[in-house]
Amino acid sequence: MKPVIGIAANEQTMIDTDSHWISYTPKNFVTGVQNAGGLPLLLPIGTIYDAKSYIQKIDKLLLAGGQDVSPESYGALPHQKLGATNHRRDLFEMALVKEAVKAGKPVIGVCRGMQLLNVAFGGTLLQDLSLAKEPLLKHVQVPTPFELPTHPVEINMNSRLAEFLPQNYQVNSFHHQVIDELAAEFVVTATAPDGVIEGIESVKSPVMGVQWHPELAYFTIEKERAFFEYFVNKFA
Ligand SMILES: [Mn+2]
Repeated sequence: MKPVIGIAANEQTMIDTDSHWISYTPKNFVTGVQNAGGLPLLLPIGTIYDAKSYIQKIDKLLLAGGQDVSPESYGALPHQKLGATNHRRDLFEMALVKEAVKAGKPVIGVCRGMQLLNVAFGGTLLQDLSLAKEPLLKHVQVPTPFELPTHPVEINMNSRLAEFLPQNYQVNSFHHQVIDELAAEFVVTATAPDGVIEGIESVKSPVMGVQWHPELAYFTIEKERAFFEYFVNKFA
């Protein structure tokens, strides 16, 4: 039996009006899971009361990128640099995480997904890079294409990431928010030279996240394909 990988979907309009809404996930998440031998299953944003039923149908949960996590999710007020949010998505994904952890099923978060995990476990975010005490690196690498890495990270060699990544690694970067206070049960697994947290994992449950985008470099960087191999076949 192939492992069933639930991917929490996002929503957006296909055209620039308030009609034609679609539920979706970036295709490379689907491709990455399929090529690693998993069976991807998209979980559309829904009521928190369905979270338990969804989790019963999957083996592992993947949280993708997207909007900023709503500051109300971690008790903050919206800063002027806050981007688009979807509080329904936050609540649904946090409910999925809670049920997955309760059921002992692995959870992995990418970019916003990692930030959502930190918030779900009681941590906080900086709403924009400009709010850091010291100037940070360019973490929104536009206009450099996303399949190219643009800044280094140091991998914690006592982490799950070290099972498939070298200590000195290069990642792509497309995030204007960063983790501020790390949730109590997480440890840092990857750090940028400016101190920005680029990877986390729980010391209690099979829960981990990365701040970069393995799916966007899937076809250009072999190690990013290893990310999917690890998640689908080894992460437990
Ligand atoms: Mn970065």
